[in-house]
Amino acid sequence: MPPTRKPNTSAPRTVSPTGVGYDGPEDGRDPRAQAGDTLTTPNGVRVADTDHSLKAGPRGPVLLEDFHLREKIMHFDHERIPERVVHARGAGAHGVFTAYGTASKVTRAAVLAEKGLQTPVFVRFSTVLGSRGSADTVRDTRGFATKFYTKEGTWDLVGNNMPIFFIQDAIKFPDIIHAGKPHPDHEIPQAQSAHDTFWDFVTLHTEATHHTIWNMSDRGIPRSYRTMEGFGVHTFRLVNAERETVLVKFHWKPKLGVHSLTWEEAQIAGGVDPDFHRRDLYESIEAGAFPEWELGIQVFPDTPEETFEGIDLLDPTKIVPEELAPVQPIGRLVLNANPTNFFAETEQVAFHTGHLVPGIEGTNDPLLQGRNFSYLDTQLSRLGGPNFTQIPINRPHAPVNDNTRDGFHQHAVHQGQAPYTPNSVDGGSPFPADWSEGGYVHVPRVVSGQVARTAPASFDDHYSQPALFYKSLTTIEQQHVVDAYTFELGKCFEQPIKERALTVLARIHADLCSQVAAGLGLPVPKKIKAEKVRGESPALRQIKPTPFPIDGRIIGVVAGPEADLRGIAKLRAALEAEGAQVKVVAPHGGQLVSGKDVEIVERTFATGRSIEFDAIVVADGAPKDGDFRALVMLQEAFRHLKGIGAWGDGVEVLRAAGIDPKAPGVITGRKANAAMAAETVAALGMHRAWDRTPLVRSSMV
Ligand code: HDE
Repeated sequence: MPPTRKPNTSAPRTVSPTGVGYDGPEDGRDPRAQAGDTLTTPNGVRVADTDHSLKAGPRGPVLLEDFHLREKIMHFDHERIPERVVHARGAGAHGVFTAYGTASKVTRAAVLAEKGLQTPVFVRFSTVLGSRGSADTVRDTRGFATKFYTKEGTWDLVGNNMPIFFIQDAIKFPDIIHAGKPHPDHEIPQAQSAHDTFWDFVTLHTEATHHTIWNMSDRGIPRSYRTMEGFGVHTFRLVNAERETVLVKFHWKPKLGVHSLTWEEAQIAGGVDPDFHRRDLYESIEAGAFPEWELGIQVFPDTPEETFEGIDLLDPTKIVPEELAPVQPIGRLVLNANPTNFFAETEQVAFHTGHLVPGIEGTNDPLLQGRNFSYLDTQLSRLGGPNFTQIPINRPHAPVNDNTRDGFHQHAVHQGQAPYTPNSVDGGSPFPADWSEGGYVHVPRVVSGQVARTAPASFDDHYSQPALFYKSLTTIEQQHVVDAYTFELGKCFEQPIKERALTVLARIHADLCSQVAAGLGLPVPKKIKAEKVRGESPALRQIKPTPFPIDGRIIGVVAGPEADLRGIAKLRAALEAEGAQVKVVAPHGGQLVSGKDVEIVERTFATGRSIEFDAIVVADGAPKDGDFRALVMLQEAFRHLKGIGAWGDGVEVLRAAGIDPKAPGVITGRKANAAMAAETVAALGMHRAWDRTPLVRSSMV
């Protein structure tokens, strides 16, 4: 008898509220975890009293026979799992990726190639160095990891918000992370790079220079996860239906543009609202301002040298400037649903660079190759065993029939007797699939070389691209880089480390070095010439001449019992029509009422702070009593170059805060009308009133 196929023992699908490929209960609840309204034990026994232990008399000892007490406490004792060794702090969201079909010539992966195909995704954003409870707005790289639940299996694109990495070989990862984490003796500082061990390492190990200057730029303090670019960092190989290959770099481009906090905002948020980015992601999705990115690829011929215009594509400390290889859009990502449960989804999601689907392959980038080992390995201690792909958030949406069996936390009840291939006992099932049946077939490649601990000579160039980066920034962004190095190195204790850092900066740009040296009170190192850079890459700039959409931006309106509520309503209608949100800030909570007009107070002078608003407008009739909290809010927003406005006698409040109503980016009018709303929208579209910079800096010195 020829063997016949038996039905697949597929794992159930991920509980994903995005709608695409979703077949779970409407409310996203697993019926086995939460059914009915009665409190039960984990075994489903109804509980009569969960507030008192079983005792021998009201003052007596607790009895061992209290199974409910023991189960309740035992489970609580084990609620925590190890946090991620890096990227411990993060926030996630569900969404949908829609392929444009433009990648069909270069890959056979349906997720990228099939025009209009919608694939459910889960994205987790993170900081790198901080622990789970640390602050969101520290200066650090951000993770941008995407799990695509494709019909051909799960594909993870585990990227960052910076296109390069500190090291060229995975074997250095423990070194850079040990150097970047808090000092081992006193665990100071938390979540940030302003300390000796970090600067010791990156100045001794100068391949880190490129990533370090990105961290010192505004990219290290994003305004929001929604306003970050994402990068696959490594070069990947795409394979099309004809088995032809190209090399690619992946880019996520945010619809809202790339925007950052000011350093002072980041510091204030660290104390006032450590959940700043997590809250922004959650609230914008709840408000229907769905975060959106376009996925693009830079495409390079797959030549034996694996270089493009002289740039080594296997070197993860190098970019290929977009001016040399444009980013070609291939699809759109929309995040449209928040997780139902943080632990179940955001904490337990497990990404892996080796989660690839047919049509997408890795390359010999030595950093990527090491990651291919690490991501599987780390889940064993983090998620407690090899069956983590059965956890709901990690379950593939493609059928699974994999011959792995048993192990900790095995949830599948496998059928059959022959979990091996080939077999005749289970009729031969499961059967391997060849190329034409969608099997993952590695494209044959010739590999040869001498076994040695070595790297290509091109990996020795550590300065040309940091120099290109600095040169390409706008003057304002360059100033922020100077400020960041001056602050971070200024927090170092060891003088030789600061001096060594200046020798690195001297190779990047003479002005950068001399300004930081002046800030540190140290001499400029002698006889070190900066790298010569040809041309610039304007694509590296964040500050662009054209405005961006303002979805999800928040405008605070300072008001009070006498305020012009009708004007507030008008402004709200106009701004909400553009996708922004208006929040009224008043001396007290509750409501403001004037005749039939009512405004809900969302922030008081006690609970509000400037950092949560992208612009602040003072209403006509707002209190003129000089409440310092309102004045500080306006002063901070002014210093952070935010849109500031006032109508009617609200202008007096601006003056009381020391703000010149004629200063750049200050919008005033007699009434809250369409013109004022339009000016506010225009100001928000540019993110900040950059031309106010000289005024603000001169008053800071
Ligand atoms: Fe990771 N990285 N990484 N990394 N990484 C982890 O995996 C590692 C690197 C990145 O939200 C860990 O599940 C090594 C580059 C993100 O769950 C671990 C090396 C890039 C996340 C690990 C790197 C990343 C991680 C920790 C050097 C950008 C968070 C927990 C070869 C392209 C994923 C975990 C999430 C997480 C190892 C370098 C991105 C230990 C060995 C380069 C976004 O496996």
